[in-house]
Amino acid sequence: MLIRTPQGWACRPSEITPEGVYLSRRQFLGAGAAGLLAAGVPALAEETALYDAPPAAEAPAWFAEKHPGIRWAAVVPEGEPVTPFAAATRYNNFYEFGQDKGDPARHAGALVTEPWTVRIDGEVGKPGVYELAELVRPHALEERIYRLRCVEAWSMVIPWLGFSLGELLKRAEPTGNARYVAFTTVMQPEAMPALRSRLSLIDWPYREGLRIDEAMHPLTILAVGMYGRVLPNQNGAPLRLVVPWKYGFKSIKSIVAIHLTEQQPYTTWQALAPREYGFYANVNPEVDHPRWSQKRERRLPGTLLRSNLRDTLPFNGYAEAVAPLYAGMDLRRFY
Ligand SMILES: Nc1nc2c(c(=O)[nH]1)N[C@H]1C(S)=C(S)[C@@H](COP(=O)(O)O)O[C@H]1N2
Ligand SMILES: [Mo]
Repeated sequence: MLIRTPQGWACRPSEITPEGVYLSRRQFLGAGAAGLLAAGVPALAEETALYDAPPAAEAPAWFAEKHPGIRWAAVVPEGEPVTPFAAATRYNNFYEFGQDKGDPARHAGALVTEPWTVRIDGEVGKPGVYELAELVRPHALEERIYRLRCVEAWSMVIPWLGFSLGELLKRAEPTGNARYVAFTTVMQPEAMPALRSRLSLIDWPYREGLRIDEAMHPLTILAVGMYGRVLPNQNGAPLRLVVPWKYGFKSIKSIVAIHLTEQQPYTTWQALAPREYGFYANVNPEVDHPRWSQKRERRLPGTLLRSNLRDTLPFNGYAEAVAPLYAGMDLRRFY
């Protein structure tokens, strides 16, 4: 983002998931998850093994309870292996913990994620403050394998565990004035070095927003896990947004407040550099960032010899599902 152009992603051989892991994953999807579950495949162990991801040390009870109920709704993006867990959890943007891609993995262990409450208010009939387990309980957790495309021109493929944001918003009963949804990240200065720094350019807390129809869209989820386990702190524990057709910065982490509003909300990156980061931030290879092209992306992890460049797709490959939301809009103006 602001900060500097990304360096080559150096990857140790041990971080590359063996091909067999991808194969078994594909076979698993091919066989049909329902059948396998019915056949009594031990859900947690199997799913975790498929991704080469370590089980969460201390998954909260509510998560463990929900986990066996997962519907394997995902489709692996064609020909695209899931990113190794090690890459997805050691190369992160979470500026509260620092600007280096390794800072979140280094420092986010200090984040306190239990207890956790989320406030839902503004233009809703039923505002409230929910304890996390209470917030998630009515929803079926689902796996979604989505591309994540960062505005810095790298991307990953991540298996999220989450539920529909739209379903949650419906429970709060949006009023006729609810035109946008604003999200806010937690502030824990004890754990987050950038919140204690006088040099930080960001006006904390980190904030993001969506138009109400984007928020209600079935592709938009709130994630509580990834790779068959609870979210690692550096990826936005315990609750983060995932909007797969938008640049990664829209997918706000560690959410504590959801506010429905009539006015387009303040968002962190738009406030910092409005010419570079728009409110919409739809992935668009035709609209360059003022300082670099958005036509291509590096699929992580690459190696020094193999940078893994590929074409960026309009709406990150989800155009069929979401382009109608923007019919008639000038996407160069509303970038
Ligand atoms: N609170 C908060 N959320 C955030 C960020 C951040 O700095 N703070 N970075 C964003 C950016 S720029 C990206 S690309 C994604 C990265 O998500 P990941 O680390 O899980 O891959 O998180 C987004 N959510
Ligand atoms: Mo990003």
